[in-house]
Amino acid sequence: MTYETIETRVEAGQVGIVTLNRPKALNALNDTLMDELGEALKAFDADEAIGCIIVTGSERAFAAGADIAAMAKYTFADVYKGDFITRNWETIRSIRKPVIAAVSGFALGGGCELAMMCDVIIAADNAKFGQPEIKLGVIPGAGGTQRLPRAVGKAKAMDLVLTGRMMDAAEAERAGLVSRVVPYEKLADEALAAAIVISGFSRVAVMAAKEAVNRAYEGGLADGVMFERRLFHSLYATEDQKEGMDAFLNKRAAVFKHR
Ligand code: CO8
Repeated sequence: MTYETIETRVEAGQVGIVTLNRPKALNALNDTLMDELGEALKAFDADEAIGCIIVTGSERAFAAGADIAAMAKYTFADVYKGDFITRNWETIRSIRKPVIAAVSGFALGGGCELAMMCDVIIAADNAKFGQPEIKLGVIPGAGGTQRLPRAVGKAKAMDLVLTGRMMDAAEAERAGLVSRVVPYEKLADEALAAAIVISGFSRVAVMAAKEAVNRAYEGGLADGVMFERRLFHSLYATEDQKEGMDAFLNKRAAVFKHR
């Protein structure tokens, strides 16, 4: 299968690898990429030979977030009617085989949310995580306000979501967001080795283990994510969303009206 914005391959006959590949936009997550990612994940999930899946990006960026150029123009009616962002963003949660995020460089906004939807995050030492949506006049919209506090606790989550600052790999490991940190040169090998270990176990037990851990982790999450999505949509009714995204695209400082 040939894709436009991702690459897929199989390693060791049992590990499916998806590489996000929009280098000029730092792997910004547009509709095409999310559709292709969803398709690739579903194909690996259905493939009997595959025991574990890895999602990764480039050295510079896992993903710098949702595509601001694509979403800047939306109105409240657009995002609410289309239920932006359900389109394929929820697919990763429906995958029953374990998914490892191998993160190098920027994992920001939707990129950080995508990593958090995976089961294990292995980070390179150059990884940077953050939820900078506040700088654009919006808030995280793909689960960030719900999954980040569960992963790192309220104090750090509030700090990141309210200031929009980035956290490096060492801080992310201390905070409990990532499972392991390795030098960038070792990232691919480390993720592959973990995936091969997982693939070697009973597929049924692995699926059950994943399901059980998620049960503990996701209690009450659905309501939280829906609540967050509606708030995210409602911010498209503000001038500050237009200003924040226009300022980013025109490389100028944002001047928010509601301050
Ligand atoms: N969307 C679109 N284009 C982007 C994005 C993005 N998120 N991030 C970077 N790019 C583009 C830049 O516009 C630039 O393009 P060009 O070369 O044509 O000018 C190119 O990638 C390289 O970026 P920079 O020149 O800015 O590179 P720097 O090294 O100077 O900075 C940063 C790297 C810090 C990552 C910077 O690009 C940045 O701040 N990016 C935006 C990060 C951000 O705000 N992410 C959150 C987006 S909002 C979001 O994810 C909401 C999720 C909601 C739910 C999901 C909905 C689908």
